[in-house]
This record gives sequence, C-alpha cells and structure tokens, in this order.
Amino acid sequence: SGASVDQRFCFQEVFDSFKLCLSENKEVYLEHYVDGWRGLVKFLNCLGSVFGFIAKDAVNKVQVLVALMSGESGSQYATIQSMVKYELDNGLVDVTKRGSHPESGCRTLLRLHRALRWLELFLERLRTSGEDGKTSVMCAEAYNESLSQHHPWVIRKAAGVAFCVLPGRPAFFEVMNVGSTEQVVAMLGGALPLISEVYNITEELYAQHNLLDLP
Ligand code: 1PW
Repeated sequence: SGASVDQRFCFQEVFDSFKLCLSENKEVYLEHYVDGWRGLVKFLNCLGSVFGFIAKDAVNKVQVLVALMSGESGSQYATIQSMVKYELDNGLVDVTKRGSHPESGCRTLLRLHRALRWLELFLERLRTSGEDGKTSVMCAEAYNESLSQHHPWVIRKAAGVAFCVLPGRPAFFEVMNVGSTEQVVAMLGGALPLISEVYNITEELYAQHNLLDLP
C-alpha cells in the first residue's frame, strides 16, 4: 500500500539527524544523536534478523539515554558536553571499575560513540568501493580497525558471522533507499564529513576528561 511505501526506511533520515546534532558552538545535541541511532537501528533491522542482535544492544543504549533525558535531571542532558559536566561534577560516573553507576550517560554513550567510528569507516569504504566490492569484507575491515578492540572474543566471533550474511553491495544500496548508486555515493560524500565531525568532537571531549576507557 501507499502508506507502507511512505514509511519505508530511508538512509537520508540518519544523516539528517546527525546534521542536526551540531550546535553553533559545536556542542552535540543528545536528542538528535539518539535519533540518528534510532534510524541506524531501523536500518539494521531491514538487513535481516542476524542483525537483530547487533541492533539490540544499540536499542538498550538508546533507552538508557532516553530515560536520562526525560528524567528528573533531563535538562542536564541537552548536549553531550552538558551531560559530561553534570555527571562528573556530581560523581555519577564509575571511572575505574563498575560500581554504583553501571549505566551512566557517559559510559553508555561511549559504546555508541565507538560504534559510530565503525559506521564511519564502513560507509567510507562503501562510498569508494567499486561495483564488485564486498560489503562483508568492508564491514569486517572497518570493525577490525575500530570497535573490535573493545569487544571480547565471543562478540567478535558473532559479529564475524553476522558480516558474512550481509547483503551484497546492490541489495545493500537498495535497503538504504536513497536512489541510484550515484545518488547513494553523493549522499555519503555529503554526510560522512558530518558524522566524522560529530565523532571527532565527542572523542576530543572524552579524551580531555579521561573518559575513553570507562568500564
Ligand atoms: C552495517 C553497519 C552497522 C553499524 C552499526 C553499529 C552497531 C553496533 C552494535 C554492536 C553491538 C555488538 C553486540 C553488543 C556488545 C556490547 O557488549 C557492547 N556494545 C557496543 C555497542 O559495542 C559493549 O556494551 P557493554 O557490554 O559494555 O554495555
């Protein structure tokens, strides 16, 4: 029906959210960051059930952040910058080992932040790949260069299995639902610098506050 066509996922949504993330003075709005992840989860679900397990943890992380944003101290969670300041100033982060704050905004967002690097590396490979490029290989390479370093063996193993059943490049572009291959490549070219900027700003902030290894 027309309605289901209208509601079909389009990858442009994801980039629109990340575009809205940056404030004028380069702070990162949590609301749009979380929206970006909601879109990514929709996308992962379109890729098949094996990606359900990958999407599920991202869903959990998004839920933790949404609960904080809509909680008592929600106004402190407007941007990643204000969240970091608020949680650190009030001793709400387990800094060296897990303790009384196992689900702080800082440690929860760090997981999504690391995964965003994976996405960035993967999409950059996708953008520059040729017609016979293998999405499974691109995805695995991007993963090995980034997120895998933070995962135990059993998750790396499961991720490897999931990559093997990724659809090929044409089907993958189809699921993105942006248009022709040329249009996908053009969209990626415009959008990747934005994702990259959001990633770099967050990375710098976390480095400044020594938060890159939060348990
Ligand atoms: C096709 C392009 C896909 C890019 C989307 C990236 C989604 C990333 C989700 C990976 C999740 C793998 C399984 C979950 C592992 C968790 O243990 C781990 N979470 C993440 C996001 O890395 C760490 O979270 P934890 O256990 O410290 O709460």
